[in-house]
Amino acid sequence: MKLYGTPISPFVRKARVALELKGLEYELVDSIYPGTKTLEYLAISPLGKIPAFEDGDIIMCDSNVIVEYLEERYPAIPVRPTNIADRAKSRWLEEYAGSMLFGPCAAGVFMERMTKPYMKNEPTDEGVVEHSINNLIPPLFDYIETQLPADGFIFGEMGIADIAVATAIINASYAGFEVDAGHWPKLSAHLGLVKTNPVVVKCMQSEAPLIAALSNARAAS
Ligand SMILES: N[C@@H](CCC(=O)N[C@@H](CS)C(=O)NCC(=O)O)C(=O)O
Repeated sequence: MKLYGTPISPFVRKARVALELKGLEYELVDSIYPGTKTLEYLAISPLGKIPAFEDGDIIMCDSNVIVEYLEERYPAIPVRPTNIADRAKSRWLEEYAGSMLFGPCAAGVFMERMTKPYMKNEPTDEGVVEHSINNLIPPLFDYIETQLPADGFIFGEMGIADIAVATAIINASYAGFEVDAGHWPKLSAHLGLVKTNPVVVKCMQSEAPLIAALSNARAAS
């Protein structure tokens, strides 16, 4: 199996955590980003986005599609709860987090502060960052706070909903952002818990060299 994309992408991290939780062997092909608009890669991922995934002859893209495929093809260790109602809630949280948190947390904070100076050699626009932190993120976190348990993982043990909620916030935290535990105590505790999961620790450790390079570029800009 091959997973295409840089490990610091929130969506690649989510797909990767699914593979790791399931105990599946895969190769991470991380040289593809930012060169995702080549004809070769567009044949795998028509929108030129990461992640994409190959399992033998089967090729697909989009972290949600990849997770669905893995759940169906490799059900021995599921990453969603067994209860049907909980599985629906898991899918909703995955959808909400994937479509709502990427913009303000990953693009508005992480990319603005970290990848823009490194990849585009342009300075950060702190106005964009402040707008994300002060205006865009709070209502999203307010909602997620209502969906989280008082403690522990969302459905008792670490699953795909947990990393879906946490993954874009992990990117923002690389750029100095912290979840205000006073405002969102459950979200803050949940993020801390997800970051201690061994699979997430392994993924984040492999992200560290690239994050260090981005941090150095940011300091130099
Ligand atoms: N819905 C997609 C979103 C993937 C996505 O937006 N990936 C970003 C990187 S984190 C990307 O490839 N951006 C490049 C582009 O949009 O051209 C998924 O869940 O995989």
